[in-house]
Amino acid sequence: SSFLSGVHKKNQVTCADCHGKSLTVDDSETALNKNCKGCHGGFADLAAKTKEHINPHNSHLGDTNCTACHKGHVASKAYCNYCHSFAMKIPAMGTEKESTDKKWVQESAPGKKDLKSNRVESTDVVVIGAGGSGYVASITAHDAGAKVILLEKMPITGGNSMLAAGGINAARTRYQERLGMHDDPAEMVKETMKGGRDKNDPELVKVLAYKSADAVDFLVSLGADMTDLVRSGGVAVDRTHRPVGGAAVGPHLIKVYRENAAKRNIDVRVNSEVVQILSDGKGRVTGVQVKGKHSGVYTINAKAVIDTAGGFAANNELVGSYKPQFRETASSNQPGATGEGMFLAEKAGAKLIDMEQIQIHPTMGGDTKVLVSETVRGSGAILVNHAGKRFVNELTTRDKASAAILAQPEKSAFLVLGESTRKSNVQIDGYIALGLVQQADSVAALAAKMGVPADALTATVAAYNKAFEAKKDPEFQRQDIPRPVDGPKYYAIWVKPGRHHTMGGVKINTEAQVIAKDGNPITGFYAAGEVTGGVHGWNRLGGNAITDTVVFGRIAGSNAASFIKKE
Ligand code: MEZ
Repeated sequence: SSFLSGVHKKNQVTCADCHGKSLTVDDSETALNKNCKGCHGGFADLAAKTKEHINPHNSHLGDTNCTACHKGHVASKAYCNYCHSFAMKIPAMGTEKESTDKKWVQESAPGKKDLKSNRVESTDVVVIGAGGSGYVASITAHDAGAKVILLEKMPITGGNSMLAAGGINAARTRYQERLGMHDDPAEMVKETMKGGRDKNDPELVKVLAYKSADAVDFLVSLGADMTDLVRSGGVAVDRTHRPVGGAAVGPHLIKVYRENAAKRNIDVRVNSEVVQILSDGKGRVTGVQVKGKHSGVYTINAKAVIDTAGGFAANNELVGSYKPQFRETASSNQPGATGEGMFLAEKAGAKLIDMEQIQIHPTMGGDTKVLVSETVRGSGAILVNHAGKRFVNELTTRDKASAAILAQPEKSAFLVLGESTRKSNVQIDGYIALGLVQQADSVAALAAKMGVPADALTATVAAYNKAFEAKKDPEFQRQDIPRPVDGPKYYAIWVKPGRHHTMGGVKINTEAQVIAKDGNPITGFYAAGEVTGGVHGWNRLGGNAITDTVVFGRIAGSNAASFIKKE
């Protein structure tokens, strides 16, 4: 066979060398991955050997499961190919069809009909979804004394948080104060409500804002770096915190979360899809039923359940059912963002709200699934249309910026930036590596590459640079002009709006308790992050998603742990 099992056999590797003496594989796949790394080396060793393309062993997905790409008994698949189309050569790759198959979940688990549990386990708290909120809730509940199982249906952890490019919004932090910036949680409340078109739950927004500085301190206590500040759309101060040099926040945080979960021996299981949230029929949840790729269907009895299963912006059908016009737009989300966590909660009695509120991010890279971060505009880029002219305040809210791009005849635009902006934001080098960026030695030469009129683009850049000097943008009233569009090199990225965030979901209260259709909290049931609705209203501000995951993840974890102690 060409599959890895065959290749291994040919090289006299025995089944037990990979699977251990018992030949069992659990859904954490820890032992299996340990054995892969034992023979082949860790990610750093492998990265040194696999440089022929964008390096899969040194990517923004971090130190993931080997088995996410390398499969023993079926054709291997490049996980990266869900979003990218790298000509990735991996051992026992299989056909192109197999390698680009979008159905990553549950390849060998039994069909949905067979839902009889083959065994029962017990724990204090079970957490559904190992993205940012899932990790934060698990770490918090564990540190408050609870025994936690964290379940992830995908072959790797990280969720959409793993892809977060921007940062975490937080008001009145020590980092802002260190730079002499004045910020106020009350302003964060006002701007979040205004950005959400006043459809947010104001009590949830107050919690978000007033606990945001603590959230940053919590991340730093786990080992994260949140020292760099940038401006996001719809905000009047630099409130978005991220790692030094403007590095993407998500991969950094997920690395920190993975390390902290491992240090605590938290039981993290991948390829483990929750198929039912169990309840006692009297208004309290009692656990979950899980379908494990290797372990089949089983039950976990839990004193508390935390739903952190994320949103559904990767689900074409579901998005299309709420907003037919968005069905065919690209999504910036990870492939597992398909919304099951909301409907599992609804079946367990939860109320769903604002489901039709789907955010379109203004700047996805051309025809790709790569999000070009809002921080590129925050760092100094301008938006220019195919006539070479600015047409919107680049730092307006996402709904308005997306609408302005979609109002252009081509329904697309360009980000244009200079050398100082590129240098300030390390993510731009990543877009260059991905082939998304045009470069030239003059604005006129850049215009030629973009296919826009050179005189118009030259005039646009000159006018913008004048606005930078005057610190005033008479044309579009952009409030923050941190850098000019300067040489020696000039850059352009073709961008189109794409689906990014689903604002609706499970209704919660300020204690992160899930609210039932009758308006009462469901006993023992908590939720946090994109699976919930109400925090962001009808339009989320850039940088508020990570705040949501940390603030409400902590509340859910801590309240679930206190609840089980009272039981
Ligand atoms: O919060 C976000 O979604 C965000 C900041 C995204 C981005 O453009 O980087």
